[in-house]
Amino acid sequence: MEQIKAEFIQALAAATTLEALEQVRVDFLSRKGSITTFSKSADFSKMTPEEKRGFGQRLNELKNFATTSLEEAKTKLSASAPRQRKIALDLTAPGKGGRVGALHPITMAQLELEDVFQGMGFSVLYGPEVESEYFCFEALNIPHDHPARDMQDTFWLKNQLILRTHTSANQVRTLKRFGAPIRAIFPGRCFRYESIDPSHENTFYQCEGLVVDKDVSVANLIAVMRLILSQVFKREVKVRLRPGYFPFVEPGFELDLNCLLCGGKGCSTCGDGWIELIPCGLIHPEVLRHGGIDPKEYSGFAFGVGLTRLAMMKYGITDIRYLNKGDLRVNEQFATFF
Ligand code: FA5
Repeated sequence: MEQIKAEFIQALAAATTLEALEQVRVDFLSRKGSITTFSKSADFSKMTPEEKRGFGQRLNELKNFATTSLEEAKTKLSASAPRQRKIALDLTAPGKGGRVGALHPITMAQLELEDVFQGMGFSVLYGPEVESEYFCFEALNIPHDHPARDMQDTFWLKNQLILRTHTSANQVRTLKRFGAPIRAIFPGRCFRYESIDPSHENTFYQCEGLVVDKDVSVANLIAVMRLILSQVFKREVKVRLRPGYFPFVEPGFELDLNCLLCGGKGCSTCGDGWIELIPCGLIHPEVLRHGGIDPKEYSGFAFGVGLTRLAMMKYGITDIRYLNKGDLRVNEQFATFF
């Protein structure tokens, strides 16, 4: 019996988990455990009544000792388990640190443009991305069968509305709502069914501008374009103005920027050294009429800054596809610019 007790004490000392304690209980106290087996193996026929009593007493003492010791060990382990978990949470360990967010380069360019234009007394307005065919095309002098529709292939929704192909869709909306005189810009996202390359995306941003007042001329338009470019790029940039055709302006121009990525030598982004950046012109009288403005009394100019391309030029981004990727490694690089 002393031998079994010694073995039990040794097994108990080695058990450091609740599972191990349960195993000790099974090994010693269960029906097939060594204490029970030992008690069954005793030959009572050869014992005197006194010896039987002594054996039974010592056996009970051993069982009680084993049961109590196991209970105590279990209580101790259960009490220390939560403490162990607490130790695993080390409040002094250095934190993992959150990632600091940053504005997208297009947003930065947009906010900067808004700032410059607001400084010149322009209102900043936003129009819907899902547009009617009327505001996107017809009100801009592009009827259903006009060849200019081919220049801007779009996405049609099932309800006959479209995803706007240009922010010019806001021109007549705004004239109808606010009348003249007006000075406003409308930055926003546009969509075209387009082949994608380093300077063309199917989803991109423009910033439309509209000025309607008395005696507005091309000279005013050019002065505003010059001012914007100098404020946005904060250095001399080379531009060229050439005739451009848009049914909603007359005369119409293309204002191209000498590519800032290659210095005008020609690269995969610009092709020939120039990048189409701000088409513009004097608002066509028919568009003014659609907006409820009398073209004999008022004139105006409009322009459509290619905002995504402006961001590319400003921040040295060589491929437009980086901008819609949502790749934080790209976006994070511009966090300090703003
Ligand atoms: C227009 O969208 C006219 N609404 C601009 C306008 C406004 C003309 C007011 C006259 C008066 P265009 O299709 O060229 O024009 O686009 C204008 C600018 O948006 C381009 O110069 C270019 O910088 C940018 N752009 C056009 N298509 C894409 C494209 N797929 N991906 C990225 N930028 C584009």
